[in-house]
Amino acid sequence: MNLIELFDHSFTGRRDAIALEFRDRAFTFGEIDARSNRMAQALAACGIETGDRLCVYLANCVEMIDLYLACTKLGAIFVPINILYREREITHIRTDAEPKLFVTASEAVELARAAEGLPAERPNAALDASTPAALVYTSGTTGTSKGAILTHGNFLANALNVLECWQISEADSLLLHLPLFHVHGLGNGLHAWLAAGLRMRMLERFEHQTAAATFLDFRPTLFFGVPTMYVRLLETPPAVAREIGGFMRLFVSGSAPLPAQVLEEFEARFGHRILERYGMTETLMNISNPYSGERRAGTVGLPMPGVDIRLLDDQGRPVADGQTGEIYIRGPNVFAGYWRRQEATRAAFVDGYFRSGDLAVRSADGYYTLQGRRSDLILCGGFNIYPREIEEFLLEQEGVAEAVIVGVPDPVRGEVPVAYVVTRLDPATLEARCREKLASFKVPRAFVLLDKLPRTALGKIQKHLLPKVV
Ligand code: MCA
Ligand code: AMP
Repeated sequence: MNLIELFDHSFTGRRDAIALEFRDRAFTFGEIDARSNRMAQALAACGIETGDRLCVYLANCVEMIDLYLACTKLGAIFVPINILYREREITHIRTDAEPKLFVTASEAVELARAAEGLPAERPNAALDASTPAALVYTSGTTGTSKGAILTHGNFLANALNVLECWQISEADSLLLHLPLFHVHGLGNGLHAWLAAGLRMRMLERFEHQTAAATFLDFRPTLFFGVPTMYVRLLETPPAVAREIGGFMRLFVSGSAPLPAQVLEEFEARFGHRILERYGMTETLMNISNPYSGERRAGTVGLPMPGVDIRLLDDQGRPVADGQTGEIYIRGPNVFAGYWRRQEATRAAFVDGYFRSGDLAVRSADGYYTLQGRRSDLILCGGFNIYPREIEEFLLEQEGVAEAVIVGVPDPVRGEVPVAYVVTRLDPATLEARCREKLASFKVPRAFVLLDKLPRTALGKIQKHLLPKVV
């Protein structure tokens, strides 16, 4: 089975129903199907064939959806790139993925124009569950950005699970502010939309100043968000929040920890208990609080159907309930490996289970609580930051002798990076250089200059001895 067979229930079965609202335009499922057929013809005319990669560097837009669906129909591999990435980060992905085509806003306009005159005929590609659909770059547990190969079968298993577990149907309407370049927006948002045949309003991005007004205007029943979005929504005036709560059916949170206090405050204000779940780029969704059962604050709930979870200690032995272990995952949702990195792929699997790098405990009744990660990953607004990447960049600057990055708690974004640097440069210069070369969320919130970094006798940096910044 492939994704198009799943989407045909909407493309064909709900041909005339409104599928998508974007800016002031609306599209039926039939139009979404036809647009992506034409886009597939335009890509084929550029020489794109099954297995070719197409890098896409776009903010959410209809053309991005056309391109994704065109790739799935052609059996080509969609490679989304975070729109906040700068040249250095983009070059790494471009070199690694070796795309036949690299699409930015200007190429998207040209391709859409070329597609206009082409027949809306679906390409005839041989697709099955093992056909790669997307290559999504993630830093995994090591810090080098690797492409996770996600197949038609992975997305399909995830979409069906999400529909089943969260009781999503064509009666829902989804408000999607999440970026399509991450699997939260792509794997859950876009796929749930097309699998269920529901109406979706997509926005270019989440803007907290206008978020409540957008809810009131569209009156959705379903919302997927990262914790930062929920923290922002707490600013909604009580009467407006109650009105939104009146037409909403389900709020889902993931990508970073949702503080229990935010869950409680949100419930008091909106009258809805947020459903928290746990996923990863390499595995899509793994563990979720139940829809109709107890949504337990601070936990991510129970394994999703067909997702086999093991909790193991450092020696690879199962841990008892109540003990911390590392999460290992097996199931049809788990990716096919890292793009052209056999060694990294081999290292990522143990006995057929994917090693997540996330630590958790399981309660006696089966609920999982995440307890951080084995690596130093910083989660800022749901975006991943690997300290090493910023440290390496700082160390490349002439005049920087030592640098270390740590994540510090932030009430809105969860965590933000702070730099401790031994250097003759001033903080403003360091910040300007980071801003020029790194995605904005990776730019350290503060640069603390030190004479030397605290180290152990063996030279390891003692992060806990660094002076605190507020
Ligand atoms: C943030 N910024 C953006 C965008 N998002 N710029 C352009 N397009 C965007 N989509 C920039 C802003 O320009 C600003 O930069 C900074 O980020 C903060 O913006 P602000 O308006 O203050 O935003 P906020 O209220 O703090 O909210 C940030 C956000 C964003 C909208 C929540 O962090 C976001 O979209 N997060 C979602 C990430 C995501 O989808 N993660 C899933 C990956 P400056 O600082 O220069 O002013 S994890 C995953 O996929 C797994 C499977 C999972 O489990 O889900
Ligand atoms: P990514 O590598 O971008 O796919 O991010 C996946 C990581 O986000 C996971 O390995 C977790 O560390 C984190 N994550 C996802 N969902 C949650 C959650 N509900 N609570 C805490 N962390 C989460």
